[in-house]
Amino acid sequence: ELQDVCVLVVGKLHEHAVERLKERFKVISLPKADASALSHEDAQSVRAIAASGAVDAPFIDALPNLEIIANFGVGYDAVDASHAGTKGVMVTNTPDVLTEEVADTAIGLLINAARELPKAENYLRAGKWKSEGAYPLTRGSLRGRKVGIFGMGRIGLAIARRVEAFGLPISYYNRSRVEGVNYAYHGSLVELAGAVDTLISVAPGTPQTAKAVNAEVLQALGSEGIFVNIGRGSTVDEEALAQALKSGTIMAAGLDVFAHEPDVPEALLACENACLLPHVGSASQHTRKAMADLVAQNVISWFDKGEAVTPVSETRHVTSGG
Ligand code: 8YV
Repeated sequence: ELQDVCVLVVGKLHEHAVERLKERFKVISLPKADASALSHEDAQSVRAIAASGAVDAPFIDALPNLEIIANFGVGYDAVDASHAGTKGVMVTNTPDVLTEEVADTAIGLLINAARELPKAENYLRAGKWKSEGAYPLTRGSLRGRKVGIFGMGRIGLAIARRVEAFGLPISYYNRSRVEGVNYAYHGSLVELAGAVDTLISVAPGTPQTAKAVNAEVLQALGSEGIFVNIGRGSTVDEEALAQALKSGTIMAAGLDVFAHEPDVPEALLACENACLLPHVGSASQHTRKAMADLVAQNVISWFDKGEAVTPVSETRHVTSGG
């Protein structure tokens, strides 16, 4: 009977997730959530979406029998989860399975930004070690830094554990104080930035966090400042960041995410004091396979048991058949 359930794959979903879904369901796919690309019959038959790409309100409205949207990724800003919630559609994401991988990447970016490791490697490969001698001493160092974390969720905590092992003090800003967390809490982002010289953003992309890291925050971070972003590019005023890097308002940045991926602003590309990565935070074979399993498991569990494994907060109230 489950073979009759139709699952729509949106975007370029991990092959392992597609395979697992195909074992149980009828699977159709679309490169983008565009209702005009679906036949009336298909639109009627879709009961689940496995998404690696945006799913907006009009698309949800175009699928009258949709029950669940399983998002590939912990961040689900590309899925209109509040709209789904009001329509009784479950939305799930992929927390936990990528936490340690993304925290590892954040530390890598931090060290690269402070100690210029990618630039030092380029120096060696360009033959300059031989021709010009030792790579110049880096102005940046982790020694003596104070680290502020913007967004103290699972990944923020995993980064904090790593930073603790480096012997650096930690404080944080979050939309509210996190229970059971003893790091110093600051009531605003600009206050946190003023109290530290190293800011790591792990914040989700929401209307409340849009361009939260702005000129004022970067000014408060100061001339020794390092900014690392592993959350969402939309949380940063990229123009202000490029300007701050160029003018020396802050010292360096390490960025894995951008506001309009895969477009990276020319102004950031021009900054030698920025270490830029193409959104690889969770991108190991190990972790992406675990994420793929969790996407498939959410859909399977929904139709087997009427329960999702990892529902997002906006749809926690949604029940199957209700
Ligand atoms: C993406 C991510 O999901 O989990 C997240 O929120 O940003 C990544 O793991 C990944 O790039 C696939 O789109």
